[in-house]
Amino acid sequence: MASEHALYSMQLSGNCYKPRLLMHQLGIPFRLVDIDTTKGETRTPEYLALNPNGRVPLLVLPDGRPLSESNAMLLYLAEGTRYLPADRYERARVNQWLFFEQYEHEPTIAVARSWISIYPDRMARVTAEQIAGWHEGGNRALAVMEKRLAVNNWLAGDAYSVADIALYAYTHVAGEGGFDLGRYPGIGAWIARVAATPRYVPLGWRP
Ligand SMILES: N[C@@H](CCC(=O)N[C@@H](CS)C(=O)NCC(=O)O)C(=O)O
Repeated sequence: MASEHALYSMQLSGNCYKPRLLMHQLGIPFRLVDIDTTKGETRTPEYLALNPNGRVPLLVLPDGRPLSESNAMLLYLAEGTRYLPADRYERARVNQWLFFEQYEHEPTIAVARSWISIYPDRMARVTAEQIAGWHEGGNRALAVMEKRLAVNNWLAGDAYSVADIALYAYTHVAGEGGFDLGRYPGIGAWIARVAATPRYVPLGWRP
């Protein structure tokens, strides 16, 4: 049996960065398994047996049990730590931001970044209407965050939590998707606060 966690991950992915950042901040040692999604490495029978959805990140626990969905990993890893409140309502407020991230934020901001900066060769297949739609939806999500962060230091409650990690992952690189973060001073100050948290590591960091 392995003695540490294994994270199947793609280095440029914000979703994969979320558990990398949290595990480092918590001092959890882990092995990184680089996955190249462009080479079909998430579609092999072995990979699909661990994650039937065929996506990264995938976390394999030291006892071999798999866990997919980046925000589920954040909740699992943060259980019992200062990054996830024990109080029922405070915890629900963290979840509120995690669900918001997956439904309102990631599908527009991460997708725009991916097409515009990560795989620019695919841009020929994208219409101007699609790009405008990502920018409209992404700016709407950023405006919701700005409303909160203009008057609060953190997204949920009064402390840094996995809600901040989940939203930070793609927000701090939103410029790569054509978003102008200069329009959101509250978000800009929060990005600097997240980057100043103990044991913070940037997106490109590897264990
Ligand atoms: N909801 C999932 C999204 C995961 C996801 O979209 N992963 C992308 C990389 S960011 C991926 O695996 N793309 C390659 C593929 O679909 O084959 C999560 O939060 O973990």
